[in-house]
Amino acid sequence: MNKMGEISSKYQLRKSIIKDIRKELNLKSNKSTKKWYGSFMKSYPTGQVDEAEFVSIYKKFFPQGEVQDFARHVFRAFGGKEKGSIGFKEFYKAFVLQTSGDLNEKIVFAFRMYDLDGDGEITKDEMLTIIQSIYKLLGPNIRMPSHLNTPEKRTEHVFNQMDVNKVGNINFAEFLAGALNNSFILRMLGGSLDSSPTSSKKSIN
Ligand SMILES: [Ca+2]
Ligand SMILES: [Ca+2]
Repeated sequence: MNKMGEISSKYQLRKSIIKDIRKELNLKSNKSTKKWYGSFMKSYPTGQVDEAEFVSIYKKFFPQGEVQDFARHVFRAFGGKEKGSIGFKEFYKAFVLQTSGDLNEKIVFAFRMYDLDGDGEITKDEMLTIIQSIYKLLGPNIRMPSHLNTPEKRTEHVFNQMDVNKVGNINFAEFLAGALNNSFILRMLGGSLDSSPTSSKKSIN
């Protein structure tokens, strides 16, 4: 391919990726997507990031928390574990979903994150693993009521609330209904993670 052809096919690719993302995430404007795409491709010219790269990007967004575990779960939920890397589209979705984005879509994504083995149900152990990573991410300076101040207590509380049919796991319908009724889960979906937790004295109930 000659130089002009290369440039124009790159341009076409970029255009179609951005169009896809806009459609999928229901974004009103292209502007920030274009900006993100530009700097992503500059830093990662292959168009892909592996787990270590993904984690290090996350660290820049949450400099004060312990983000490693949480970032790894996000990476997995976007299919990175299977393929070894994720492309710009998944990468961007991961960040957009954390800050804005449609609540239903966030819940679908969160379910994928909690369902570690991908069997369509969340066990208590799976939930505990994710909640542990969230507590690490939030850091020790978040005030919580004493009956919810450890990952174990929180998991017990959220799990029992969501497991309506009491068979010891949570299916998607239970998760969906439960998430909408649980302020902790909703907050985690609602963009509370987009600022560094120690910079403000937040409390989480
Ligand atoms: Ca599972
Ligand atoms: Ca259940």
